[in-house]
Amino acid sequence: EAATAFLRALPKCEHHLHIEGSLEPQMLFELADKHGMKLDEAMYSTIPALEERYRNFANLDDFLAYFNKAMDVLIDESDFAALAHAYLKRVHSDGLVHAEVFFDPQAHTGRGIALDVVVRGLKKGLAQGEEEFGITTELIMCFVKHLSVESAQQAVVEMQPYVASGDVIGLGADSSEKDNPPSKFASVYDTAREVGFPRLTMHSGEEGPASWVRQTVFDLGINRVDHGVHAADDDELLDELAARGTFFTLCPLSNVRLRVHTSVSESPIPKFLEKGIKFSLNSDDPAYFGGYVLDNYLAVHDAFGFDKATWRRIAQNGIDGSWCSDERKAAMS
Ligand code: ES4
Ligand code: ZN
Repeated sequence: EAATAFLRALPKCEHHLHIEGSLEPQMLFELADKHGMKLDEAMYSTIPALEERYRNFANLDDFLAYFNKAMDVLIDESDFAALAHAYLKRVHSDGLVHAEVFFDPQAHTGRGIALDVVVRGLKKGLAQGEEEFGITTELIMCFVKHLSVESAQQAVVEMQPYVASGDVIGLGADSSEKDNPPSKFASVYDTAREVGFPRLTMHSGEEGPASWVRQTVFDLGINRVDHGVHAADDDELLDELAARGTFFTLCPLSNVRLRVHTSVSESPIPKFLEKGIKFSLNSDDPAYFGGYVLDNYLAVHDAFGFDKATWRRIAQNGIDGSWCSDERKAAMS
């Protein structure tokens, strides 16, 4: 269809992609086999049954139980490299030109995988994909909100060599938002600034309220917000965030699968456009949420039917909001 071809050809950037969330059931079963691992029968029987379960998440925490279990099959460097490479291969056909990729180091080191195995593996897979497909990439570590502040502090400090080398450019925070207000983690971001992380972001306002997005931006001094859809409940906040140039990484299909919205048409995207808030459209955990980046663009187009000028503006805002050089931005446009 014409709309599909147009949206595929738009230069798209992805800023909200958990690489562990790109672990397709097929690769999950293959890696379990490779490592001679016995998967929990109650969770993992067949691929179709698993895909059906993924269509029925009750909320963020219900999803996280699967997300955090499946990654047990990622063990050696080649597993992480294969995962990253498979993601880039898949989104190349979607017309993706630049990817800023999240990973959860604590979720791997906590089960005995060396940090170097994780980072080396991911960098290897990304570099191979970059060369093959011309997609530029960056790595962003996320600390997980379901573990302690001390654990997050330790994870941030341990990343220091990879920040110094430029292998990891940013810090984010993900996982369970319930009972975990941004203010709880202010000290982790202070440490990240001391360690020298050039870029900071945070999952905020996915299930949590607008006031938590306000905390993220104004109290913690973070000017990129992952999800942040609940900021739309506070018009005054939206005006302040537009003036500040706060950038949102939106994930429309994720919000439907995790029951933040009942359909994509509930997304605040039109309101954000109206208010002049900059954002990108992203897949979050594409293996779990029924679509990669182009599927998210298509779902938004189905819901709102934006004209070509609006779509070009959305794509350009995604380029402008990327954490890459001005030279690279110019080449993407
Ligand atoms: C996540 Cl959708 C989402 N929200 C919070 N944390 C996450 N980790 C992976 N996907
Ligand atoms: Zn996310």
